[in-house]
Amino acid sequence: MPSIPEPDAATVETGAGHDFVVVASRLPVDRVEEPDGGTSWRASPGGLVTALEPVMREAGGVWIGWSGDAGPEPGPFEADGLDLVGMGLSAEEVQDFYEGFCNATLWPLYHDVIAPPQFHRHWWDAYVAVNRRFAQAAATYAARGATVWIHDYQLQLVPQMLRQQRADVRIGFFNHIPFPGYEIFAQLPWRRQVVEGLLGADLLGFQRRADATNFLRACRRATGLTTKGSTVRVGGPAGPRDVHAAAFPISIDSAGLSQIAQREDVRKRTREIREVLGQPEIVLLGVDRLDYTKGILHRLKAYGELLNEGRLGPPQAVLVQVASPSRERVEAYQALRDEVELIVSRINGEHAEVGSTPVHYLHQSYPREEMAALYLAADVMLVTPLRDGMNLVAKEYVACRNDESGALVLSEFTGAADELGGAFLVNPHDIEGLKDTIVRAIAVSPAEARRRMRSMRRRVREHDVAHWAQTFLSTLNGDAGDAGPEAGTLGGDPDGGTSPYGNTDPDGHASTSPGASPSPDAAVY
Ligand code: GDG
Repeated sequence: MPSIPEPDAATVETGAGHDFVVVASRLPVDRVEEPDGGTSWRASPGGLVTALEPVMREAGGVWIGWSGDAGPEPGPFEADGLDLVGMGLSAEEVQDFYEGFCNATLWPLYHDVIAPPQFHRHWWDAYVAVNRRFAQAAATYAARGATVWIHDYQLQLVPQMLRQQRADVRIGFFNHIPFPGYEIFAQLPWRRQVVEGLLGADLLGFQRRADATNFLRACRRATGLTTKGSTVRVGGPAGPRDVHAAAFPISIDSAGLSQIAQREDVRKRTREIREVLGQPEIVLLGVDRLDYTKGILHRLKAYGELLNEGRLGPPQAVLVQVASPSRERVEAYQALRDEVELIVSRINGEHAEVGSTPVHYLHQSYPREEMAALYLAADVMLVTPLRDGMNLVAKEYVACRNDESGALVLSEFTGAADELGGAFLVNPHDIEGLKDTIVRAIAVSPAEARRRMRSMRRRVREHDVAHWAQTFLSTLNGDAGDAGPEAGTLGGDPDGGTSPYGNTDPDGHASTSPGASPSPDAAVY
């Protein structure tokens, strides 16, 4: 049985088209129904959009993605100066592909099985079908020799599917979430197909070096291919081909956000926020999508215990927790919301007094300016995910702190922890350690806070989203020179040195000759 069903016989017209194509599960806009029955499009929040929008505007090109609603395909249109192609998902595909395979299989599996992943063959079938449509669209809109940049775990089969139709295009893929260790990845019944799907790319980008390393090991274990340093050699109709896997840590539009944080209206809003909070000495802040990977419960538990022990409390300190609504139809997210709201009301019930509330819980989405005002209002930012590919919130906080004040408490299980040496690093599972670290961050001297913040600001300023995109694209197009992945970010296997072609995998799995493709995994449909 082929690992991924062959494409439809229909060949795709090439020729006219875009030289640069972004393929992502979501469009950078949401459809809004107007009162008069018409439709308009509004910029949508989210990590990927936040990261790519400035790059798209600068580079031009077309963005292919899903509008976010069940229904027919919107097709090509223009919004806010961007060329977009809206893909359609049926109501059944929203359930099986998006809520099912993407958010209830891959998301928990790739985040260290914090929640148990569910494996359903009909979800996989939907994943294959939707990936095939995205690949078809990319093949349609890419000009001859175009650069196609595919994003994230929802579209891991697109690189191979696209290559089968369009051998002329350069294909890059960036994984925004972690790539798990093989012991976890191996649970996936379709592990070989996923690895083979990704290997259709020329360049695979990951957030951390460890993610690239995990992927390279998955190549050896799931497909029997051999790796050398950060390179996998794959066979193909046109002869062997090298695929590179490396770390390209994503970032933010640092200068843009820093400017927003300097605006008088934003600073005024910051003063208002602190005032309505009762002018506490310390404002602690959490900003997350309401997702079980973000460690919101661990954070609340630590904060609640600090209040119980009298080490913190209103009116001296308050916690503002923004938990933006996310994946509300997926069961695990509904359960998380119930748990978070229970613990917030317990803490407030036990510790609030009239006019003074220890947790301000906001289950809402806000405009970017309000987010900047919140970041400015926060003396201590709490970013405590149990696992996170990067975490842009940590970088956004740093970018907003133009006066170099403030402290960042940051989970070591985020990609950002590799870069932000000035943060107070924590293991969020260690509640005692988390409590002590929060107290340390609150008590930090202004001089030490400034020293820490200055180093983090330098990093975020110099390594912004434009740098990320430029580095990835120039590496993809082979003109990176010295601007390739940073030293130490290539994905060679640290515990085996490199694994030269034909050698044995450090964990005992015999590698095979280049291009050979034994099938250690039986395909399961
Ligand atoms: C994935 C990976 C990786 C949140 N609420 C509001 C709002 N946001 C914005 C934040 C930030 C973004 O959403 C969230 O980004 P994160 O990086 O924290 O997390 P994910 O959404 O899980 O993103 C992650 C990222 O992709 C990029 O590669 O870092 O690891 O999981 O920008 O500010 N923005 C506005 N209102 C809100 O209410 N305007």
